[in-house]
Order: sequence, then C-alpha cells, then structure tokens
Amino acid sequence: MATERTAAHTPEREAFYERISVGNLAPLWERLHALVTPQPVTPVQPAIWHYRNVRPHLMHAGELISAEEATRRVLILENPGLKGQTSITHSLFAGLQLILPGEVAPAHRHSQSALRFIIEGDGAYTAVDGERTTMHPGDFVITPSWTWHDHGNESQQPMVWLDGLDIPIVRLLDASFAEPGDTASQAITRPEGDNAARFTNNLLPVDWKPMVKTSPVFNYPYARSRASLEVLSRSEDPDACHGHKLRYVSPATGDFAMPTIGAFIQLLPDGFATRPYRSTDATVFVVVEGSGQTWVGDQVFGWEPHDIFVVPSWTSVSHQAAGEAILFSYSDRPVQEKLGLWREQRGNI
Ligand code: GTQ
Repeated sequence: MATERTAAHTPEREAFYERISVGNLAPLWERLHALVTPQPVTPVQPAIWHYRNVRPHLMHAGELISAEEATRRVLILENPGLKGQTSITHSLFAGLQLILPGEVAPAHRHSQSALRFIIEGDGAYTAVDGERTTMHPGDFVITPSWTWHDHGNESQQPMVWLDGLDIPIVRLLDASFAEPGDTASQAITRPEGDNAARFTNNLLPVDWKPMVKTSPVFNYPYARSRASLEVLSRSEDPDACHGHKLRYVSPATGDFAMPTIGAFIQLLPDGFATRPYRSTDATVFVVVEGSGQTWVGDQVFGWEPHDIFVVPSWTSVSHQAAGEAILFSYSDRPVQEKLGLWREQRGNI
C-alpha cells in the first residue's frame, strides 16, 4: 500500500519552519503522512473494566459524596490511551453512575445526548421532560439533547447504570450549552407509561411529526429486546460475525434511536465463536448475560455480566461465548454513516 512520503530535514528547512511559526504558519508536508493515513490510526486502546473491581470504588464514592452535591455521581471509564480526556473512545464518553436509595441527581439539560444502560438495581427512575420511567436491568433509556432530566432512587437498593454520552463530539464542535433546573426534581406532567403508549405499539399520535433528531421512545425495556433475541435465536442461523444482532431505532424514522450514538444488542449462542470483524466505529460493549472471551486486536479479555470493554476503530474483534451470552454495545456509527465515512470488514482480517 502506498504511503505519503516524509520530507527530509535540512537546517535551512528547520530555520524556515521556525520563522513561519511566528506568523502561525506550518508546513503541511511535515505532517501530511500522520494526518492522511492509509488506515485508521488511533490512540484509543483496547481495554476492559471488570465490574467486580469497579463496584467497590463506586460504592466508596457513594460514601464520599452525595448525588446532589456531585450533580452526577459518576466514575468515568477513561480510555488508557486518552488519559485526562474524559473519553472511552475519541468520540464517546462512558461512565458508571450510582444513585443510592432516597437520593436525587438534580434536574438539568444540556446539548449532549445521553443513553443509560441499566446495570444493577431495580426501580429507580429517570425523568425526561415531565415523565418518569422506572429502570430495570438491561433497559436502554435515552435522554435526548436539551431535554430536562433528573434521576431518583425511591427503591431500597443502590442503582447503577452505564452512561453513554456524545460529550467528545460536542466538545469537538464547541457546541455545548447547559442549564441547571430550578428544582432538584422536575415537575411531572404525564403519568408513567404515557410515552410508551404513544410511541411503542406501532402507533404514533395522528399529527405527530419528528421535531428533533432523537427517537420519541425513551425507554426500550430489556424484557422486549431479550424476547426478540430469543425468537431470532430459534428461527435463524447466527450471523458469522455478530451472532443475532439488532439495533435500537426510532419507530418514527427507522434511523438509529439517537443522532450521534448507535446502540445494539446481540445474542451469542452457547459456545458460539464469531468470525473476526472490524469497523471504523470504535465500540463500547457491556456484558448483559453470560460469560466468554473477546479478542480485540492482539489482546484477549475474559468477561462476565456487567463487565465493560472497548474496541478501538478498525481493530479486529471476535467473541467466544462460554454459554449463551448477551452483549449491549454503542458507537458513533450514525455520525460516520451520515458523513459517508463508515466502513466495515468481515472475516479474513
Ligand atoms: O446524567 O446528565 O455520566 O450530564 C455525564 C454527564 C451523566 C447526566 C454523565 C451528564 C450525565
């Protein structure tokens, strides 16, 4: 494969570069090869967070600071190749959020879109624009850009979920706005279930038009996604690279449920080994059920429920399930597809 040539260094050239830098100029020929690479080059590293190791730190955080004082009591899953950058991939954020019984994470809104994937606990809620949804393990819950949201836990157990946000994308574009609410818990204007009734039964309110780029559905319950995977696993052969894999979509457009983040759920049959696969969207995986191992580039990660691992862009990934396993994942694929940048390669990597 052809690569860009690198220019020779001479004292005259070095002196020239020094002189022009004063005028905020730089020679592209010194940098082109590192910018326009023949294949994706990324500082993002494959990494895994074992929940059994992270959970004690999260519970300790629960003793150190309240959800109210922290606004969001979250431990960031920071990619080891992006230290200090608050990112799990170049484009996406991941964090584990803890809310203890009786606590409220106060209302605010911001340009950044968020997904919640519920890890542990049962019965806490997220409120979005006047309606609460009770969260259960495996639910995929969306907070669209610029919607008021607060979280509360009226159950008896700690509640932990994974937050996936497009913070680095909004940072890249310098497009962040944020605003705190007037009260910790927002006013509730619609009964729980109202959103599901309007938008999740293959029905839409008659004159409803999409006004924003996010799905109108704000909770995709695990019970339903799990049931779909169960049926698929009995009625079709697994895909060689993915097992049985579905994506979360907006019922109004058929597009990804969020404009900046694509979310997926897949079932790997008992003992199934996927063929190597790679794509340009660095992807965060959450183990929902089962155990197994995943090869990411030249590394292998053993996993069990609640573990989280990240696959960098254009890095080969293959999974081996020990029993039947379910993986949730998310990436910036919708962005790359809309920009015409997304690529994948199946097998033979
Ligand atoms: O729940 O609003 O993990 O604003 C990071 C930023 C969660 C949230 C995070 C946030 C939130």
